Amino acid sequence: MQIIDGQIKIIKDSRGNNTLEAHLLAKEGDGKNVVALASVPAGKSTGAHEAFVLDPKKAFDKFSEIKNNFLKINFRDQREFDSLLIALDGTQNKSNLGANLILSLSLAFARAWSKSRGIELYRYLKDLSDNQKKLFEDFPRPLFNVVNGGAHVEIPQSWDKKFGIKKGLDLQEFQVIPTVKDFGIGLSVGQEFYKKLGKELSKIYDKENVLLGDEAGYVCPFKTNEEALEIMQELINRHLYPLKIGLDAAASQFYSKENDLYTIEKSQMTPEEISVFYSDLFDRYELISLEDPFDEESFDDFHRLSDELLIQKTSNQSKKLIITDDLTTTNPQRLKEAIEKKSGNAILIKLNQIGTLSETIDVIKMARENNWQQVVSHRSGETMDSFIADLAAGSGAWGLKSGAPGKPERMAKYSRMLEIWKKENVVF
Ligand code: 2PG
Ligand code: MG
Repeated sequence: MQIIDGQIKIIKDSRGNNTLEAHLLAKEGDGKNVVALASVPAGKSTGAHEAFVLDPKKAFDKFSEIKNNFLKINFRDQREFDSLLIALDGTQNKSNLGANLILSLSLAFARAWSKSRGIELYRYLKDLSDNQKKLFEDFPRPLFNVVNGGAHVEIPQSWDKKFGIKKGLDLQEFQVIPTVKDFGIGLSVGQEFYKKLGKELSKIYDKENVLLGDEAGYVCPFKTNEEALEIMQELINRHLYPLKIGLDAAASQFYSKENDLYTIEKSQMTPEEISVFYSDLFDRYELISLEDPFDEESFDDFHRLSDELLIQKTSNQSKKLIITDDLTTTNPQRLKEAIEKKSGNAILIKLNQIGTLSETIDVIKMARENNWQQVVSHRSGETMDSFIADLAAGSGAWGLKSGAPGKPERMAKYSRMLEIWKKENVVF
């Protein structure tokens, strides 16, 4: 495939910050020209080992510097294009061109490739990732982040006087995860739960004190993390919803390196003490998954908790997941270390942590080969691009995490999943 022309645009993400959208005009053989677009998100609770993000305004100059290097070349596949971008950047963490600029081009290339061949993007990604499963056999489940905490919330100043609350919950994400196989039903259940939870919280805290965080989850004057969990679990039980609870602690955010302590609700805990706190949550709330329970360098603490929860030993069906995000940052060296040290059994996959589609696919394959589940994830600052839905479905991931079903940039991904689910389930 040849790229005939390309452009970079600055658009706004869901937080109103600038981000990049790549436009490519491409052509396969004697075929028709195709236009393909892709935009990239931005994180807030970012891991120290993530690839570099370039100021979007500087991306224009960088793009004009490199553009002629890829025009009119006959690319044989995705990897050839991505490798050229990596070579043009020439740094370890993409600090020259920026992972955001590189990724927008890499994803637009993938769209152009599938479009010019008249195949669905997820089908192309299935091939690229060597996924041998039937697509609807074990379709990714959605992880709905219905209560927001950590770096993703801003608390009104008035809450200090009114409730004695200065900051949001320590744990970053309180998710519900459908246990049903049918994606359409799972999505409906998640949406209904989200609405009911909103009503319940309005009853408890008053409507004016029910706000939304960056990922569309609720923000209320909760006094403790457990208070939020209690309300969620009670609602699940009352309506017998087929939902389990998952958490993203994003623990680097409340960890202090100086004294190796975690601060949760004013009490300081050692890694051993916070492990007990987590094990207790697993028992009391039937958690199915826990992401980033420790700091981003604490491979051994991740291992100890995984060991205590017997996650490597239980059968696939009833498996609990310890998911690594900031620990592994979708980086093959970090994942290798985590696998060797048995630091969990699932990895969060974020394209912009590493910066190209090909490298992301390599990490997905490494995880799969080592029996680690994959959860494909959005970022807290998102665009309307739904590429990650195609990636989750195509690569056969365990789950797709895209916030609460409450804002258009989050719903774009879930809606695309539903579309894929339906396409794959037609009977003739
Ligand atoms: C996370 C992500 C997405 P951010 O920690 O998993 O939910 O947050 O994009 O801010 O890094
Ligand atoms: Mg995370």
